[in-house]
Amino acid sequence: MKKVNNRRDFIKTTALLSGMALVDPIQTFAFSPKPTMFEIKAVNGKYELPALGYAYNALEPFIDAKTMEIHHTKHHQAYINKLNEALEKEPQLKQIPLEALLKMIQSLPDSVKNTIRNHGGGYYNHSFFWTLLKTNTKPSAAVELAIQNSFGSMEQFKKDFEKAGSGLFGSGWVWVINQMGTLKIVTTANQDNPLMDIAEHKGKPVLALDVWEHAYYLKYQNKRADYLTAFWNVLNWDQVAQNLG
Ligand code: MN3
Repeated sequence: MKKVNNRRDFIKTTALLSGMALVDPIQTFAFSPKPTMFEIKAVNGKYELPALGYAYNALEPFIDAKTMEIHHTKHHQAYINKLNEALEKEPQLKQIPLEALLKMIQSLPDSVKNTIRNHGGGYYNHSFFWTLLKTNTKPSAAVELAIQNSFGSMEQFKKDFEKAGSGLFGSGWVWVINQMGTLKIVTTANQDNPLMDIAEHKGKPVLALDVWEHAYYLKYQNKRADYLTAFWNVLNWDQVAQNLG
């Protein structure tokens, strides 16, 4: 499958799409023409469940094996299935990397707009989230410095992050985004993310935490704050350093 990885190719591809309002793609993509983290593409027209790269019990006791298994094989898979169903309705969108689709939610055909927002978002967010989980890692000097510069101290950062997570009403995500070198904590509802053109706060995601109840309820029940505190034991700081770079 042809890679759509530069602006000219993207515009060419976009121009071929039928049924799409052609807003100025340069304008839409001006803030980030390059893939920001990893490029997720449909393989033979289908998105697939990515491997976790670790065992379901690897994050015990902080995130339990049963939660990880259900979260990965049921929830994540369900987002993928719905996304694939939507793309069958608009097959011309299959050649566009998922990240690019998320950056153009407003311009997507009405028949798939909400599904790509919710299920494409869900697919992307979980794929990103799994890479951020690992026990026994430490922030690099560069990460420490970026956090100090943006939040004053690591302690303050963790406090602010947990507060944002506790304060988010309903289902959603807590993010750290990179806005021109400054890190910022933001939240999104449901499966929205900061890459989306419809996001209130846009930026390159550096880290993310799923605060939907399905991410913690089996172990923590209604105690979201405990899950937020436990998160620091399983945050993969090596991946954070990579996302920051
Ligand atoms: Mn989830």
